[in-house]
Amino acid sequence: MNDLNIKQLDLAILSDGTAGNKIRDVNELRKQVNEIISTTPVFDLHTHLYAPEFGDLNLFGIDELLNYHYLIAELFRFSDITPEEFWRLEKTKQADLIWQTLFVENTPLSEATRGVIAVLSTLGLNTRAEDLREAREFFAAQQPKNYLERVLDIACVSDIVMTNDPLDEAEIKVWQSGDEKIDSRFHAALRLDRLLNGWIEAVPLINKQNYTVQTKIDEKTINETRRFLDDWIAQMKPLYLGVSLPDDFAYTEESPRGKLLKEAVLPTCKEHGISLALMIGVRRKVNPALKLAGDGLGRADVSVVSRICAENPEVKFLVTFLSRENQHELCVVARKFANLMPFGCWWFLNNSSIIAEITRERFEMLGTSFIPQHSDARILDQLIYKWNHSRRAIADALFESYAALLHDGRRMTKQEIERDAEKLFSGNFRSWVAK
Ligand code: FIX
Ligand code: ZN
Repeated sequence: MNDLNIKQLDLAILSDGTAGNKIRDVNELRKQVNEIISTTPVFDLHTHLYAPEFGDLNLFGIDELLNYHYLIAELFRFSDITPEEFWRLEKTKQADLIWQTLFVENTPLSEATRGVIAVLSTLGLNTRAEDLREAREFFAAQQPKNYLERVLDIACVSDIVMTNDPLDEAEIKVWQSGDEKIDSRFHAALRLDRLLNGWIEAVPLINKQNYTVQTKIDEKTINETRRFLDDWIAQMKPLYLGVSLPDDFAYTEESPRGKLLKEAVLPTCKEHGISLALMIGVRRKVNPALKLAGDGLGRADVSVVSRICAENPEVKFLVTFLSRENQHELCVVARKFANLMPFGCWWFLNNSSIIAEITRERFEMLGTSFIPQHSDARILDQLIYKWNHSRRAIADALFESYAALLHDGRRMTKQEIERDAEKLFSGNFRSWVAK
């Protein structure tokens, strides 16, 4: 075990009193942490999954798994096909090519390729298959509702937060049909990207829903935008409002986004007592030919978050940064502002080594007062590997923190580990959104 001296650990055990069912040694500690972390149910606070009632928006199965934009980006590192040629192929042909290139001709070492292997292996499918026949047959035979139960059970996920765009035609239809009650394990998050990051294109879409807004943001436009948000909050009952932001996002800023954020979004959050999730650091379309796979990242200015938290003490912020370089500063800001909850290891940070590093840093600076991870799953089956990989990295970081505590003279009890795991995987989020 890292740099800790086992003899010193024994001394720490002796000076820690005798009462209670305290864990005796590091081996027992490791076992307990592994067991508890792998079986604590998760409230997954940011995904791109949908409740069954959203029909075709639900993605699962081998063709979807292989057409994940993380894997599409990796394909072009190994294949000579051009993006234009790739996009002209049918989805099944795209999946065939990705399988052949990344899994047959090369070793699937990356996080995203290992993820597919983990899913196949968990489901009892051949991870060395020469083609996708067996996998396709397996997924074609799944009854979607039963398969959903099976995946949630394997991944030990109790609740899922969707990403809901109030300007998306397909989603609007489902929300407004009111036919079916949405599966109560799925919760909404009202996504503001189109409204805040693309106001000119958003205006006609908002007008279409009978709100009188215009490109020049005057008082009427602000009032109507607030009415639009109020109505969607009533319809979706979201757990939070959320937006992804570029690395050069500033607060305050002279832009439609700056004005809308300050005059419409933040007052709405305050009035409804609803959190705002800020996902900062994405550079969209760094390589536009790759479509969704062409987004990148940049290091952002964390002082933006200090300012927004200081100026809006009655609003609660869930915050994640995409750049590894911003993580330490985020922890420091979180120590200063109780209305800030750091969450997740987002996207390019959702790799085992980086999750382990960031989670250790967060334990050291914030104790258990943060939310270590969200899956960002776009395809149902991904819950299986994303949570499995994250749980392993989080268990390593937690074990090391407890071992350091033991070294300093205090042993953990099983109940305390369970309490911590519950907070990290669901309790902190539930209390943040009062759920
Ligand atoms: O903005 C976001 O919510 C991002 O997570 C996604 O848009 C991104 O494409 C993704 O899938 C990351 O995991
Ligand atoms: Zn996302």
